[in-house]
Amino acid sequence: MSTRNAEPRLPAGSPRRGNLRWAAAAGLVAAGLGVAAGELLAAGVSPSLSPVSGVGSVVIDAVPGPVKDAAIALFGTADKAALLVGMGLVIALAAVGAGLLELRRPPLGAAVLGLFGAAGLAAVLSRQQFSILALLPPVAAGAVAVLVLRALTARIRDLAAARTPEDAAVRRRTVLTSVGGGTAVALLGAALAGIARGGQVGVTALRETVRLPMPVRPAAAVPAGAELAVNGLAPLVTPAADFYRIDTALSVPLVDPDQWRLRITGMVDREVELSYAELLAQPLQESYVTLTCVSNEVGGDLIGNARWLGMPVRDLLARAGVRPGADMVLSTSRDGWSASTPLEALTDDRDALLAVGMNGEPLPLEHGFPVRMVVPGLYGYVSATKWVTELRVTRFADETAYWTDRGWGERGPIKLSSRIDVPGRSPVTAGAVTVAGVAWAQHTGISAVQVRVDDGAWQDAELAPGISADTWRQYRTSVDLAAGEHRIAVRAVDANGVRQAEEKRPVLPDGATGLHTIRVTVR
Ligand SMILES: Nc1nc2c(c(=O)[nH]1)N[C@H]1C(S)=C(S)[C@@H](COP(=O)(O)O)O[C@H]1N2
Ligand SMILES: [Mo]
Repeated sequence: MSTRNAEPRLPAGSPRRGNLRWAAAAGLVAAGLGVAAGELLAAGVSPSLSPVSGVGSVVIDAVPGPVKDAAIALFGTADKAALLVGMGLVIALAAVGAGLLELRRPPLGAAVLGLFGAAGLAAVLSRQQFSILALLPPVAAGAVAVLVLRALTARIRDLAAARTPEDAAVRRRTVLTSVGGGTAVALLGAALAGIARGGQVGVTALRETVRLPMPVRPAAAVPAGAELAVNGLAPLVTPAADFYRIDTALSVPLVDPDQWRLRITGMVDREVELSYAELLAQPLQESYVTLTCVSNEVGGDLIGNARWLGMPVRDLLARAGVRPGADMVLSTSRDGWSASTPLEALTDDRDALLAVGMNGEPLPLEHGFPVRMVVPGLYGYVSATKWVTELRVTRFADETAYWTDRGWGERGPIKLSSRIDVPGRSPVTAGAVTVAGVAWAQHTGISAVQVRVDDGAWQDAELAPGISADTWRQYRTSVDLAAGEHRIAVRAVDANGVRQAEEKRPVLPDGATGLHTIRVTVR
């Protein structure tokens, strides 16, 4: 039987079309196996930096601030998941292209996958957590992808060379089992990598063994009445699980507390190095501090209040001996992120902390385990470095930090602001309606909160006692509302008598201003 005679008996339409489909699948399987191999290997040899997390971090650092803000606004804390899905789609598209290209113009398709491996390598090389071992996963990922694609494509090409229908069937079965088997292995590998992503499991276990010492100076007691019993009002102390999370880390940096060291460097009389055990052995103190993100829109929820346990940063700086002329401390995290904090905010009486505990527990991994900074009165981007590893005493004139390099203000004092939590979105019944929320002016304090309905007069709300000037305060009042649509606005006055700015300003470059105003439907 001649080849020509055999051809029409090949099932399922044109073999060429079928081959293209196989080639696309081969590309996907090759890329999938490559990614799975890279992530799996990374879980073993380089848990804090894998090819995927490296590329993702480069993307995060590269996108302009406004795009980043839009992504946070759009996806909230799912912004990282959205990025991963996006990366997956890009890789899948390129993989399909590589499969088709490899069938038609070998070895161009393999070269495309090789380039992806090289991109992973470049990304890993550019990261602060870079280590020699971190080079292996992207190399392995690229190599696996290239070899698998070459092997699968060779089999797909073999399809065309079948001389008899029986031969064609055997060859098709070979392609089917290789592609199917490859898919299964890729899925299994991805699942295992996910599980072993598992340095995380290890550090979680280490975190559970930590026993925090009692504070030498406990936090000020929460005054009676500070927590108003209003449904829907943010709790006075935010549980860690509900605390907002903002950082540029695609995968949470995994820091073994026994390996952790903090170095105090720069304009100091002597460099100081501190281990976690040494830090826990210092006299620690506890205080409530309300943390706020500069990206918090008026009325937003990128704010939370917690009880932090730690060592005053000023004690450490004193030990190192700050040289004259310094005016800034550049704190750097394990993943290379940095913040520039005015030296004064770390040495004055505000009790800036090198924190190890949050609400009585060791810091959660995503909030900076094992050690982070907490500085009352300053936005997080200039002060709240998580997974902190170095404090360099320096000068604003000499060095800049992650977000200040990207157009955000050099100093980041938190702006006086307030938020309405209640009523929420659902319609309310006409009559007396409770309005409640929170107001903050960290390190200055709040003296009054006022509420206004439509264009009426401002009326004082009941202001609950505060824990300290560094924490937010709850307020509540009751307004009379007739059926229809109404606007309710809130404004706060700080302890110096300064009234909250009404002018609407965006979060960039140093925090939003304007009054939180809600619309209520009354029935
Ligand atoms: N290492 C590191 N620390 C960081 C950041 C970061 O991106 N990386 N973001 C900062 C910002 S912008 C804020 S608002 C706070 C948020 O702290 P939280 O996630 O514990 O709420 O962390 C700060 N510390
Ligand atoms: Mo932030």
